[in-house]
Amino acid sequence: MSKLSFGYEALDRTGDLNVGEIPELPEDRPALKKKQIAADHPTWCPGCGDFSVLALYFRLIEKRKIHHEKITTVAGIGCSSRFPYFVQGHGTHFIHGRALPYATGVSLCRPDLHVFVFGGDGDAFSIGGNHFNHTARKNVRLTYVVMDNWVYGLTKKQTSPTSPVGFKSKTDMWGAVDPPINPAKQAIAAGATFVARSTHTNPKHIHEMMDAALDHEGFSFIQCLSECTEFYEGAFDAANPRKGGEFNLVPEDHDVTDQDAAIKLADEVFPGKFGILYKVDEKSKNAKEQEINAKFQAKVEGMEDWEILQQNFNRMK
Ligand SMILES: Cc1ncc(C[n+]2csc(CCOP(=O)(O)OP(=O)(O)O)c2C)c(N)n1
Ligand code: SF4
Ligand SMILES: [Mg+2]
Repeated sequence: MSKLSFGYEALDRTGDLNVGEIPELPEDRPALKKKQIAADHPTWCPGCGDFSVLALYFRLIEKRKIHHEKITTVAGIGCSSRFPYFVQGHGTHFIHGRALPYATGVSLCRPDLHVFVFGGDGDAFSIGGNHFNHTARKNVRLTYVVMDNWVYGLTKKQTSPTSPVGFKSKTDMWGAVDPPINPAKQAIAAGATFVARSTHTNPKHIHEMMDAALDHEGFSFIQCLSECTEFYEGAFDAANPRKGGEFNLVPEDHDVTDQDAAIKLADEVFPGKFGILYKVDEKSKNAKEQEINAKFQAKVEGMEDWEILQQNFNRMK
């Protein structure tokens, strides 16, 4: 029998699970190669922007030497949310709009992992809009990459919360009338501590953003424009220099800790600026809960689990 320990004191109480011997895995193993991480052939349409994001996730895993047992990929429902199927590692294709609360649980109980969550604009800002705001506010340590294609792709062209006014879809035959949300601005206002914008046509840039997000001790959000070639072709041409558009980086003199300046930058007319708009260091929910757990663990040191339970029951009498 071996002891399960993830370097997190609160979990030592699971120590006597009969899980068999867990071999010690050397930290200096060679980095995984793409063919060891790529699972099923992605079922996206040819030219879909989501391919780029997946390819850059593979590159991140390789470059940062994230080994199989540490890969954690969570998603909701949508074309973009199929992501975990295509990654050879631990992951969950969860309920539509509910990826963040699920990922929060994983992040809080496994501090040795960095949880990556992928999803679409409908998943993130419609049905999941509530969770988006609260996960940002709580500053849960995880990275959320939203592949924003300004449409519901999987369900074949409905208006999404980021569709621009005038967009014709199955739910707005005469053109959308509701003003879209601005995901980056919303994330900053909700309390996210890392907010970036990228686009599927610039692989180097996506990699830089994910790389920086991985090091962030809190909630990191990347809005990544990702074209739906099937239902919204050309949506992001204005941000693509190969299509006559402009890809402009966040100015070097922008103070990423200045919330007002970040909101102003996020609010620029499309295509605006790409890069890290906002980044501040604030204690994550994970760190705060670890402090509480450590205090409690110190109080009950030496006690059996049933004694702790009994103590709690006695308190309720
Ligand atoms: C509770 C629930 N409501 C609605 C649906 C139908 N549904 C599946 S995906 C989706 C929206 C997908 O759009 P988005 O999140 O933007 O992802 P994309 O396909 O564009 O990548 C909807 C409405 C569902 N699966 N579950
Ligand atoms: S429908 Fe759109 S979002 Fe879905 S796979 Fe096809 S191109 Fe990508
Ligand atoms: Mg979408």
